[in-house]
Amino acid sequence: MAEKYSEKILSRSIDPATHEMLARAEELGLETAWERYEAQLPQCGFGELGVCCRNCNMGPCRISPFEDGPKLGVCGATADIIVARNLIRMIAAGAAAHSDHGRDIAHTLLLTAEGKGGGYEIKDEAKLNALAAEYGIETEGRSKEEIALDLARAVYAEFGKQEGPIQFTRRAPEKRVALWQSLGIDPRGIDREIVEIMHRTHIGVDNDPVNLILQGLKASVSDGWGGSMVATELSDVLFGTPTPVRSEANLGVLKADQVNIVAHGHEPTLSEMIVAAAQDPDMLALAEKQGAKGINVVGMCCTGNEIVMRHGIPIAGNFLQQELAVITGAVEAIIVDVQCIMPALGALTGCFHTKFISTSPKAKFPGATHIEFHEERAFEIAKDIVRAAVENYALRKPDMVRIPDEKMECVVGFSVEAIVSALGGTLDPLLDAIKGGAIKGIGAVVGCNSVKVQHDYGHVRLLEELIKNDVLIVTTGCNAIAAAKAGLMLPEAAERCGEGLKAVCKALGVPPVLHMGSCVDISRILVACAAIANALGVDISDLPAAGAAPEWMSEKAVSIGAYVVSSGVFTVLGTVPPVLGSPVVTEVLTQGANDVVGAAFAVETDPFKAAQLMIDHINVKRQALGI
Ligand code: SF4
Ligand code: MSK
Repeated sequence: MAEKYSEKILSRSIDPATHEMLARAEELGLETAWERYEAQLPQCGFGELGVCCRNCNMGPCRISPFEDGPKLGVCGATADIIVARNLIRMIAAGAAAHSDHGRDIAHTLLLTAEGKGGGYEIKDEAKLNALAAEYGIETEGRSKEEIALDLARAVYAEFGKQEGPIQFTRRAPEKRVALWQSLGIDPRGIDREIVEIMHRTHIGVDNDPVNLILQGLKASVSDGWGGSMVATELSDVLFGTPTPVRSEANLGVLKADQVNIVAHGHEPTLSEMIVAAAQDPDMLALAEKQGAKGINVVGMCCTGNEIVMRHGIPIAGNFLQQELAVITGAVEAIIVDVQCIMPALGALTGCFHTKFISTSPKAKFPGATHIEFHEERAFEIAKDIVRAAVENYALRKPDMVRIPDEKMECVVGFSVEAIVSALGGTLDPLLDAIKGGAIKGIGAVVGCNSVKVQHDYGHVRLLEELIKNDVLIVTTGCNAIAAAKAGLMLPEAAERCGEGLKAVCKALGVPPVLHMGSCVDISRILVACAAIANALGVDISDLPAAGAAPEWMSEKAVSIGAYVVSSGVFTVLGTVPPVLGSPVVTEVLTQGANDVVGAAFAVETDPFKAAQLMIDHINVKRQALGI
């Protein structure tokens, strides 16, 4: 039978819903990220190698990989200096993005504690009290608002601290903290480390590639064990700590007879309120009046991860599916806040009835309607946004609607607390399974999509290969969404595992791929690693664990990779980072880091080979532990 889709379309993704919508885009003559990528080819070789510098206006300078080309920038900077500077500027941007997200959540907690949060409440008091204890805040005889106020202020102060330590970094095993201190990479304050990167990479400051990279690692630790962890922990306090919940994933979650609202971006402060406003009786009545059978909020990217794991709100797709959701013609509004939102959505939504609604003063887009979101009036504004979406239903053109059938059930919401509870209240069953060999090790697989590789192929094949080899997976971000779409987040996926992991999953009734949340929730993975390492009396770098980002693309992913390696976890990248122009930086990242932080990066674009690298690493660590 002839293939339904062209080779070109099939080569872009392994996801059938994506195939269908790419074909539809072609039919309508619409451009997506894939066409825009092709128009960029060949991409700049200097950029790919990381050897282009624009840090001052005597440049841009480029270091030639060819023998007869220039080897120095105008100021004398070498390829090693330029690559290291560019790399840590990526870390600074990524750490800034995650940490600003964390700061916004801290701000929301502060407003809520002061009674100025426009509809927010403190949902997880147990977590509030546990965090307060960590910060040495008195809880006895005090109201949750009083405790929250002190906690929010203490956490707020982490960003501007000059001398450190950042409290949550002390959750890392003692040996790890001591190592960071001895290397001078124990962060002082979140903002301080990011600012220092910008200072050091200014012309004529830090010109030692290793010294530059160490500062990059320091800032990344202030992200993973600082800003990101703040985002996760305070989100749990405000919105509830996730527990396992069933939901569905992929574009088939859009509904032909309902108002479809896509919540896209990252911060749950917005998406939580959109979910609440969409359940408001006034809004439901308005939807009915418009002829719709209800209001269907669905998620996209990480804000989707936040609401799927707390409310079971279905998730429409990962990063490369944002345009495809619009092309279904069934979306009344795509509501965005910050991060991973394509500016292309403005022109694209203009071809449909879809409203593109931006909400953050930090993120405006061409072609978007801006309805500014302020936490003090959160519910009220969320209702305005939902109302705009509902009123748009009447403008939907039924003949333009093409919703793919594909959707997959999933079980999500495995916070560390939920995992411990699934294990019966202690980590012991997991440790026993690891020691006994039923579970060979833990794979932390995370990260984005990229048009440079086939959409979801790296994610799904890597996961399949790892679980087949008895590696239990923890995942977040766009990898988590790929896993959900591929059916790997169902307890039934135990059948796709090796015998050992299959037995464990069946006994516990859990999937072999555990959804731990959004990008900032990689901090949950760090907490889990620290707990396991502490239980075994070792450092994180001794654990039979490995990380991977098969389709990463964002600067946030660079910061994530850096803090995961700084925490002691070997990490395989599935797309090539722009560092190969520097032999020194390449060597430090792939080899030298082992001697410094006890872990390093590998780059492997083939997911089967990447899985083998991770399994080999896990086996080496098992042997060293004598298990
Ligand atoms: Fe060129 Fe040096 Fe300026 Fe960079 S900092 S653009 S290498 S002169
Ligand atoms: S959304 S950072 S594409 S995982 Fe967090 Fe996905 Fe990467 Fe954005």
